[in-house]
Amino acid sequence: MFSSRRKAVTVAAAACLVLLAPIQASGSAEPTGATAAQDLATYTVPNTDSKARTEINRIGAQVIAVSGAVATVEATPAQAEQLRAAGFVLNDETKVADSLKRINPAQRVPGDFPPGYEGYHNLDEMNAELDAVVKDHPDIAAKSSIGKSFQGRDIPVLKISDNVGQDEDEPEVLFDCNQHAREHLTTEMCLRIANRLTDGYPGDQAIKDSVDNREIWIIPVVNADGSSYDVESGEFRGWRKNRQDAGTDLNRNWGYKWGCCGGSDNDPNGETYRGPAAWSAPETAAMRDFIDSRVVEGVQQIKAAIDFHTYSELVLWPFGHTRDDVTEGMTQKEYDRFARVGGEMAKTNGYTPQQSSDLYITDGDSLDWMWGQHKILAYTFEMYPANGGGIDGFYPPDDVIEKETARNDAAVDILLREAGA
Ligand code: 3K0
Ligand code: CA
Ligand code: CA
Ligand code: ZN
Repeated sequence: MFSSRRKAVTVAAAACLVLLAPIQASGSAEPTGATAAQDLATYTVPNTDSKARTEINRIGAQVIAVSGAVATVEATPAQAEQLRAAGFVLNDETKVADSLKRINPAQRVPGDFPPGYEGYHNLDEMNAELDAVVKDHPDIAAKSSIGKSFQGRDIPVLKISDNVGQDEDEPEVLFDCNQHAREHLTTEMCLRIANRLTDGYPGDQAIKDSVDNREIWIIPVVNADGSSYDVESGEFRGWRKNRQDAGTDLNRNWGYKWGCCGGSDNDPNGETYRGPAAWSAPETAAMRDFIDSRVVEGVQQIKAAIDFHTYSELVLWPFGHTRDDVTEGMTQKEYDRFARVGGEMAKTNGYTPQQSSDLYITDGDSLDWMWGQHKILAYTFEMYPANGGGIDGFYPPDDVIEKETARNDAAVDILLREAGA
């Protein structure tokens, strides 16, 4: 059922692309937001700080990675012009289409990752992997769904705990991945957590302690439509958003101070489009409903969370909507705990720890809502690579999966511990 629907979507999307190609070539506005790879280029922009990067995003271009003061920016020709006019220096122009051409194979396998990427799980494979975890460990693993994507795909969640069928009074921890379609390495991160915590049980004492004393929720693909769209033609598209109309940036659609602070785009074609209203995306609404459902007798059971992204190798904590450490909803003591635990995790994986807004201002992201609304000790990890060159950074070959996901094992364990503090 699931796989036949997936095929139908693939065929429809392929037909759609063929029809749209001549329209794009003639330069007409393209309402589905699929113009992306056609005109976009990436640049490196030196000497930026959070304020400058927020300004770059405000112009409608998008900071896709940051290494020290050097930002990697994705922009249309018009946006590049505006950035130069605003005084930014744009170096290393690389057409996104050319980058993708380099990565994408001559021989495509529609519906799946290209050669060199077979180790990544597409949606069907991700579901099969979760099913296998449950089959092998039925006492400690259970799969369900938090709801449906815009196009009707399930968004599965795996629960791991002893007495998994019961809602026990144990601190709960959430790991979610792939809010952004092209950030496929994150899905592998969530699958690693699922496999490690179950295969290691009960032999590994630390894992046994975690599984026995926590209820762990893992959502490997929040953006089911987007991640599927990014690979279903057999070529990567560099897609970020969901697939609702021109696409909403799911990590700008959450309802805490949504759209407040110049940290998201009002333009439906923008890469950080926040949507017409908070929770307008079915995927974020499903996340909200799931997390809200973990309030038991007035107490949020989820105590800690990591939302995995790529790339730049960062550990980020709230808030994103302000550069202030201490503000409404964040005391100095709370901030210090974020910084302490964030720093501790970063020591284990070599990432750079910082407040979310040190990157650039974001509003409507998951971090701000998880903390602002529910006081969940919530982090965003930006995974490998530190510095990807451009759009390529989203597409590391599958031979890095093992190393770059294992790299976060210790940080995951720290968060599992801290959820009980
Ligand atoms: O909290 C944050 O600063 C989120 C960072 C995230 C974002 O949504 O902009 N960076 S990403 O889009 O390059 N994964
Ligand atoms: Ca339990
Ligand atoms: Ca519980
Ligand atoms: Zn992301």
